[in-house]
Amino acid sequence: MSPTDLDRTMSIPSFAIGIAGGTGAGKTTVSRTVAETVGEAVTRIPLDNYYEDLSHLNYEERASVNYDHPNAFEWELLREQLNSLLMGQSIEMPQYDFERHVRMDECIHVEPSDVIVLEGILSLHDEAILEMLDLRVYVMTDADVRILRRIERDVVERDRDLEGVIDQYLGTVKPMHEQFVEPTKKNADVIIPEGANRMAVDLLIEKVQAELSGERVGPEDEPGRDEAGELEL
Ligand code: UZR
Ligand code: MG
Repeated sequence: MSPTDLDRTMSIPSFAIGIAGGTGAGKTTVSRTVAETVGEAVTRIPLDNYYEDLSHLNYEERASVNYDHPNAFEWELLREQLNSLLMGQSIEMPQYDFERHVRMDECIHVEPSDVIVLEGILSLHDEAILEMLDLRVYVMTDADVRILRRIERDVVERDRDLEGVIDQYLGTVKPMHEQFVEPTKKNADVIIPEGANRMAVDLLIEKVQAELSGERVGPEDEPGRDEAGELEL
């Protein structure tokens, strides 16, 4: 390998994908499927981990925060950490405890990888984040399906009571979805109908795999292309 080849390999930027959509749309399922199929080249960054640290508030105050509003997230930290990963630097990713509504004490050490998947309701909301993303995906699932999944998750997995989940849904989740989440659909390159749409997920995986194998070949190395990467006719 010549020094120029080495430089190019080391400066290869990661391929960043954003996966947005309403609560219960299937964002996590889509990104997990991509990550599990493609393997360790993919790192998942859940937007939920970037909820503001509200440990200075008491539990009641924390429980009444509007977690579906963009202000609930620490965008600056996310921008900084996403940028670091794209620059090939590792990060200490925060973690979030949904039962206590607080940031956990321990961070996760995340090494840079070839593919980064940012996943969360407002992944396609912030201008600076949008610019860092190479592929923007919106998972579009009917609201009735989403609320049923949300009830199942919050009541069964997060030990919340049904009444609280319904109140939260009608009070903040639904209005904030309509005001902030749904409009980000226009920022998407691709819209996936239903998270579990196998064909769409397969196409996404194919795209990721194509990016991965493409990385090792510069445009000038491809047969039939000249120096500028233009097709030779
Ligand atoms: P997904 N959320 C909580 O329920 N509790 C918290 O402490 C922090 C967030 C919810 C948040 C949002 N809203 O709808 C959801 N509320 O997590 C986003 N209310 O996560 O995309 O996995 O559904
Ligand atoms: Mg999720």
